[in-house]
Amino acid sequence: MIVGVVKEQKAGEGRVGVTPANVKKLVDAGADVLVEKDAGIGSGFSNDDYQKMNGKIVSHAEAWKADLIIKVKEPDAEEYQYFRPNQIIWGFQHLASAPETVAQMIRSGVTAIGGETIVKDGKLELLAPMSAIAGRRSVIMGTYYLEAQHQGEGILLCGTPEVPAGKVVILGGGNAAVNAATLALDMGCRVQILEIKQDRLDWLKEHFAGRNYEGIISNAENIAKYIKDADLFISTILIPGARPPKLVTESMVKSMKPGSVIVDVAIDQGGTVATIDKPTTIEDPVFVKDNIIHYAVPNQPGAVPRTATLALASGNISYLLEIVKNGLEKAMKEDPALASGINIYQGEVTNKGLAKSLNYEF
Ligand code: PYR
Repeated sequence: MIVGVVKEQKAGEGRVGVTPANVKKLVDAGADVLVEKDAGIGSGFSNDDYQKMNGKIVSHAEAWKADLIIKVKEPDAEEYQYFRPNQIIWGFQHLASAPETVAQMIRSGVTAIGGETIVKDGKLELLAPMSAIAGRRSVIMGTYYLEAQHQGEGILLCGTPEVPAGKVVILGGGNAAVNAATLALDMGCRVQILEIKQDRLDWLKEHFAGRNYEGIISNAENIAKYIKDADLFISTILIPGARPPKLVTESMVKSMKPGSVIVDVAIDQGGTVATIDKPTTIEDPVFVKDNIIHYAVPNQPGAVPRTATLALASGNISYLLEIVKNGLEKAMKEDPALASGINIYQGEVTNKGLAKSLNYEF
């Protein structure tokens, strides 16, 4: 099998899907590995590092000729021209918010595997390390944008020995939320998590016992009530494969304190905040609306590529090796976790959430 490791096109995205060490594993498993020139530079891996592991450095177009394309994020519009039948495209795809990409994938008969829908032992195995980074970084970005020179409230979120720390309100109680809450609590903040499932609230209560934490059942009334006092509001809602509803209305946003900050971690799949209609970028990450700073970067881990590439490469390699060794058809029959990552199979939508979000037959 020919494997192509392509350089990410998204502004500011420094991650790469395969490290030099993993190129060696793929080559040892029988693959020919083509690495686009400079694909690893943002993560600290030189072309030479890949060559030493028997990766062949090629152009962008050459890398896209491979049977298995390994990316970090969904393909860019410029890359549609390279799609061809039975090609496998691996990455965090978030296709529910990319209808044109889906149309092009169907038209060309490609197979798209989305790391974000891979479920192993009930957990989103490949998403988890990325949501841990995004959750933690949301608190860091919130801290930064709350400063006065960014039109923020002018507060130091972590407070001082004399002045209390700020309040962080988090919508959704999954992995990103736990990571955001942990850092915010360590910084001395008051943290409130709005979560829809009572059993998860019970788990969170136990997990954060003894800390400055409160869990609240999530509904429209409670979101409206708690968002008002937030200095930093972080939305983390993710529905695997699908677009989430806009749970945070414009009037809720308008009720927030001027200069407070909203971070939508799950904007890559459409997000939950009515005042954010499209993602921002790592290079140009915020906009101000209704006096509130909106941070809507869809690929936060891409801003810390040295950490994030190592984290994602430790998770994706076992699946990539299964595909290289057995071929996709056999590999997905033998491994239900790999099968759960298939969003489009040879041009047909196979993920229920995606089909529902974009009105495709399932
Ligand atoms: C990201 O890390 O950018 C994802 O989409 C999960």
